[in-house]
Amino acid sequence: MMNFQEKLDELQREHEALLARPNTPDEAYNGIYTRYRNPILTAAHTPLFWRYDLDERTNPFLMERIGMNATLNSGAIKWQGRYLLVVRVEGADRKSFFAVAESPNGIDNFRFRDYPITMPDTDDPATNIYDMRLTAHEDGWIYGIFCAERHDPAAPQGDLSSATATAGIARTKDLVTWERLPDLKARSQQRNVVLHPEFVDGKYALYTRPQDGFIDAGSGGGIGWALVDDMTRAEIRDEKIINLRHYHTIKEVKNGEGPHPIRTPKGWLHLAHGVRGCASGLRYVLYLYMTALDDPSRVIAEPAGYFMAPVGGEYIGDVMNVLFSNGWIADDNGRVLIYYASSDTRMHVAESSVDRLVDYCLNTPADGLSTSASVETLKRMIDRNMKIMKR
Ligand code: BGC
Ligand code: BMA
Repeated sequence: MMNFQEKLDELQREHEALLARPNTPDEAYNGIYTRYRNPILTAAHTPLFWRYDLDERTNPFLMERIGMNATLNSGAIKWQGRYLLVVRVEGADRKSFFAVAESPNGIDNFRFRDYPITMPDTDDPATNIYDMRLTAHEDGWIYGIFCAERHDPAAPQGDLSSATATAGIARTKDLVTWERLPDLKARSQQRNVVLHPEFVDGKYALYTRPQDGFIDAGSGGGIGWALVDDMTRAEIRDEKIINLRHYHTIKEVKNGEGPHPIRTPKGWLHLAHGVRGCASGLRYVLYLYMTALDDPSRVIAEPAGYFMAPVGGEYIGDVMNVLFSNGWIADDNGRVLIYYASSDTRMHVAESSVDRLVDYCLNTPADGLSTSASVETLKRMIDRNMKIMKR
């Protein structure tokens, strides 16, 4: 048997090897993006000193005292030349919290800072907070908007599952100290709220996702858009739906904005998630769309179907059949790193470029919303290719 110190040394060696492991691009080709092979963050990446009491007197068995369950849905930002994620870390106790992990290159060597983020509460403390979207706004602040979840005060006695989802808002100048602002005031529940990086008509612009209940989007319609005068007392008065859900599509049941859109010469590039139901539950996939530069609420292109869906081991985890993204980073040279979580369990990265993603949006056929329309679209492609192949 190894003694306490020997076992600890071994744990530290294994942990360091995991963190330092180089990531390599996957060979699968589609011309649109490249996945990297290794997850960039898992529960095992969290520091050993979060999980183990390192004092032999109080922890003679060198036990994990505080279990970490998952690292998922992370906000992303390039900050002082480094790639920084605000990770949703979920403990074994099912509470999610935010923690910053940084990498020098955006694809491997992600390391958590020593302490998680201390997010101040509002007067009505939430039970759980998760899924932060980061926006470096032109007003000079970095905003984090996230879901604040509370037990539904109107739930019948004994119902310990009904909950309410509200958009929590905080801002920072240094990604260390956060100022909590009042939660977003809205008529409906809100889970996927994202701040647009620029003022629109002198106002702050929010992508919203009105929903009837905690899980059901119901009459919510899709991704919404609302202008707000002041982020220190943000309230949605008028909300219009800009990206609709449709019957028999990948976003039939729900959809929601991912990270804030990227400005490109041809329009705003958006990453979102779409949800449909199936016998095994809900299936979450990622899709892209574009809106006009002069009006970020006007859709100008939307390819049919999903952009990314789970593959291989990504299917497996706490909540199966889920890809979710609330973070991406566009480098100055046009490279885009897409940070996504699989099955509410671990974080991954895929790489593309602004040019490729814009080409994908503008030239992938749109959804004709029926089998006949899809077959006609397919035949047009085959016709054109037949001519080329006969040349
Ligand atoms: C979970 C989220 C999930 C939501 C709706 C919350 O309790 O923490 O991950 O998106 O429920 O299912
Ligand atoms: C929710 C999202 C995510 C999660 C997904 C799948 O609605 O907001 O937190 O990844 O469901 O469980």
